[in-house]
Amino acid sequence: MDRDQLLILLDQFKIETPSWGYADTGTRFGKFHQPAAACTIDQKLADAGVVNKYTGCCPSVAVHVLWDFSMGVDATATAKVAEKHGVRIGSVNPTLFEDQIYKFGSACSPDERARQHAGRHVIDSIRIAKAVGSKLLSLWLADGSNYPGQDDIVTRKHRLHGALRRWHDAMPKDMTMLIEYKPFEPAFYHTDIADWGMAYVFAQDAGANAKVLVDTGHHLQGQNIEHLVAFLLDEEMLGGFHFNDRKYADDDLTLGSIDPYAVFRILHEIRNAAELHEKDVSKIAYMIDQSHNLKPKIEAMIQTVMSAQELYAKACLVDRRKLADAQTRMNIVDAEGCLKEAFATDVRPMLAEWRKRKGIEPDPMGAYRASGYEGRVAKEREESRLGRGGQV
Ligand code: RM4
Ligand code: MN
Ligand code: MN
Repeated sequence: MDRDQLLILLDQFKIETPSWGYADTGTRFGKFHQPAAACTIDQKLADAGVVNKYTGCCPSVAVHVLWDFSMGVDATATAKVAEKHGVRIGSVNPTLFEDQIYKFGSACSPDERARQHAGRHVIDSIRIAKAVGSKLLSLWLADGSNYPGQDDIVTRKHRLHGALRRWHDAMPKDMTMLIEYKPFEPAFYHTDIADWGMAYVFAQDAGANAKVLVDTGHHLQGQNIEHLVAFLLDEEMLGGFHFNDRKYADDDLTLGSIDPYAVFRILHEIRNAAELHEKDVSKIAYMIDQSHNLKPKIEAMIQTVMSAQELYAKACLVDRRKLADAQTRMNIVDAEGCLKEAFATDVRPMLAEWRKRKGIEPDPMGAYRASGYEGRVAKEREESRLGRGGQV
């Protein structure tokens, strides 16, 4: 692949950052507060704008409806705030958990009131998505059960089919529904959408605009993620990603911090789909879903985006002609060597050039640090938290 081709592919590789990645987060054992963490949606959008400014490839921000929009607030006003910060609202994530009514689930709950509550919330979320000009409705359900026999698995499946069909029909024709899965947590016996196969079946049944969302942290140990990605791509059912890394469970660590080669292999399958199998990969939504409990929020996001770009560039560099030839010759060592060769390439100088061509600083982290943004907002945000009687 020549340099110009690679630079074009990088231009097309956009990564969405999540509003919740800029706010204080923690584990069930507590939260460590950061003075610069964003509290309001305006602050989250300002921070996302900063990440976009220094990386040049994060023009949209995912929102979680109940965390980011208050009842009665005009969503179009939020879209304007985003615009002011040089970003736009991307995927809209209904918040189908946390509320007391969801003790036994949302769309799958045996409690009809919970199901109706969930339904109203999703319809509201679609309304918000329309108001902010978003084309993505991204669903993650915390539904499941904690004990064998707690509820009938198949009855719950049927409830979910019905809900997803109704929600799909309530979307405008140009909106895509992304269906995310997770094998466990918060449910510890069964999760109603436990894996990509179930998400695929639900998406297929919901309607033509429903696709599968692969959160890289939502698998049991040992899952071959690049295999399921290749499979979904061939079926034209891959809607997008929630990028993060993990070692044990849904750790929400920064992408590539534990196993960068795994991310590379996923991105390699995407380039294979595009280049060998003539699949349209332009609509894949690349989104970050991470929780930076200890790292400074904006630095963690910039680091993630830079890793994603590096791994994507390496995946683009795989010599697919050579690879096909090695496969034809059934030479495993040469075939694997094509992947290793690309993975070992230092793409950082080329990414610096890409940034220079876009008129941004070649070193996003250094430029962000030099700007003094974190110190400035830490001061402002601490003062406003104190003013409200909150914890610093
Ligand atoms: C979940 C899941 C969802 C995200 C929430 C915040 O574990 O990954 O995508 O909406 O966390
Ligand atoms: Mn996720
Ligand atoms: Mn998760």
